[in-house]
Amino acid sequence: MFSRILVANRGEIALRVIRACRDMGIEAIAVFSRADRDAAYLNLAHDAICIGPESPAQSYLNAAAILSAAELADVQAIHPGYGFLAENSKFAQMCRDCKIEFIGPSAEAMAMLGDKVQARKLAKEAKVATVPGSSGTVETDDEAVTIAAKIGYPVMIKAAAGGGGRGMRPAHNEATLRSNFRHARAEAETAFRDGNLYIEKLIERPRHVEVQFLGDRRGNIVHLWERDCSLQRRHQKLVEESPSPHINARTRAKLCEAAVRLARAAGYYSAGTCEFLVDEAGGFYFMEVNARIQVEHPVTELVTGEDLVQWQIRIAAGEPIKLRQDEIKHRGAAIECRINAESPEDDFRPCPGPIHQFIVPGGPGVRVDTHAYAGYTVSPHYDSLIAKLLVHRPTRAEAVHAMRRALEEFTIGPIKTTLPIHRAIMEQADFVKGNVDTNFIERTFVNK
Ligand code: MV4
Repeated sequence: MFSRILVANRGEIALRVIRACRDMGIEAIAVFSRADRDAAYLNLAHDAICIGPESPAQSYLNAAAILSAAELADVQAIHPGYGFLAENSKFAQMCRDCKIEFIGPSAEAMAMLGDKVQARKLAKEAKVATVPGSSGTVETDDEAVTIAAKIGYPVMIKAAAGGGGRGMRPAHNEATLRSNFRHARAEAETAFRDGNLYIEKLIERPRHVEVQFLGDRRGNIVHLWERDCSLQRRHQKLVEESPSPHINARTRAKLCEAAVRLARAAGYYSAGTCEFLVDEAGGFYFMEVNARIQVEHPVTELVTGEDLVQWQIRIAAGEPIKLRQDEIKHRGAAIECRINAESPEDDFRPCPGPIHQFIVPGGPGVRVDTHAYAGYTVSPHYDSLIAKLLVHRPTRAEAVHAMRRALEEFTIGPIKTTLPIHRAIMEQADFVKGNVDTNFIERTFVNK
């Protein structure tokens, strides 16, 4: 096992990884930008190294600065957290070249899954259902029109280098397909320096259900059930839960088995997530693989009792997954609310600034993952997540009740947060019934 790990991230996930290291008797070395120099979690690390100024490009995205810190601290491994360098296959390769373990999947698996056209091909080979559409990249708008005529309108134009909803455009007829195709190509070239596009049939009012899996370096793969992340706004998740309230036991088993087949076909190791869209008839389709630990991973930790970050570290150190699939139980219901420093009544405008009041909820079945505290200042340079509030109860109804109580207790001021919209969501009849699709937020809260 490693004796020293560099944590190449900030905020709540840096703290989450530092905690896993402390639980495992591993020294955690933190890195920080000048904007984060006063962050209290740095005191929980064995040591902390400044890697640059405020801007992410010069600090948390600066591979050379992070690898220099890793060499200086003489670590055996780097945990990238999520975002920043977490899904950068070149960074994983640079770690390998420096003889430092990257705590995540192989550079090869990451590069392949990062190309959504290749991932789609892999899914088909693994007999995982994909949305009807192009077999590879689509070169011209004429070709796009031919494919759309075959699968039928409406369609969705997607960027091969996209993901997480970036670079997507719907088209409901030939004219908009032609113009959106050209726009999408230009956009993808600018955003990703890769203009490759593909086409799928548009799935209307989909639900987002994802399956957590773990693979080790000996080819063992297990799943840890699903999370429902349908409650999003502009591709930012607000609420996640497990089990999914939408799917029956049969669909659930098929979804989880499909994720394992795909991970196996990719030669995947470490923690990963296979994302599916579920349509109104209960059909499901592969979307993409997230080759990292995700923000919402604690939902799965609560229902399975497994520590996913510790598993990532053990797997990177070469340990096998000793769990058999039938030993991974799903207990009760868990819900997570992402508390962001944003103003929901002002189009979710980011609201950085000093926190003076920070009263954290607790009690049975409540977990709060946060790096914030009274006296902490939310920086304008990074994402606005300040806390993840989770509850775990025997049933979904009890979990909703526990979340209402916890949200009432949670007091953050004077900065604006998403706490009020979470309180409103927990009172919404459709949410309480588990009747939520990806348009719920716009339909229920925007322009009302
Ligand atoms: C789609 C879709 C409809 N049809 N693909 C957004 C995230 C990315 N992983 C896939 N996404 C979508 N892909 C087809 N063929 C609709 C979405 C989508 C969405 C998916 C999940 C959760 C929220 C969403 C919000 C808007 C669009």
